Amino acid sequence: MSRTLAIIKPDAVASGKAGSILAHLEREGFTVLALRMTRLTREQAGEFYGVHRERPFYPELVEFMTSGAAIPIALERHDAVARLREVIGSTDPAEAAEGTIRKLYAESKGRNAIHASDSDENAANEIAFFFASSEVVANAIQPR
Ligand code: 3AN
Repeated sequence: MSRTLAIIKPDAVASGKAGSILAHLEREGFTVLALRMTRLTREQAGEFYGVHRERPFYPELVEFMTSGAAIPIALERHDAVARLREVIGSTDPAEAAEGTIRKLYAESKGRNAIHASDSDENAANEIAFFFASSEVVANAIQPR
């Protein structure tokens, strides 16, 4: 089992797609370890996307991610990072494969419904960004 972080972004929360996206993730075999609804501050969004600080879309990205409530979710699954990247689809929904979350629910490259960690190392950092380790571990699947 491994872990990854998803964020249901403000566009999808505002348009009432959060429940459908969560159901999609569960159908794909992900287990929710931790979840909350929160509105990111500019400082949090800036830090979370710090790697993109020099990119032209950075101000727009921070603006969008602070525009409304978002839902960070710590997820567990076999091969979680790679499988979640497949399930969400390409950054630009116009290029995303049929049946992917971004194809189904995203509006545009900027307002693209969901975030997913891109490596195991970033997944660990991003889960720790939103959740105390006690919150995540408490919900992990116990061997029967
Ligand atoms: P992904 O989310 O697919 O890993 P990244 O890491 O390249 O994509 O970009 C991070 C976020 O920045 C994207 N989810 C998207 O919201 C935003 N973004 C990326 N490229 C653009 C762009 N050309 N215009 C606006 N926003 C963008």
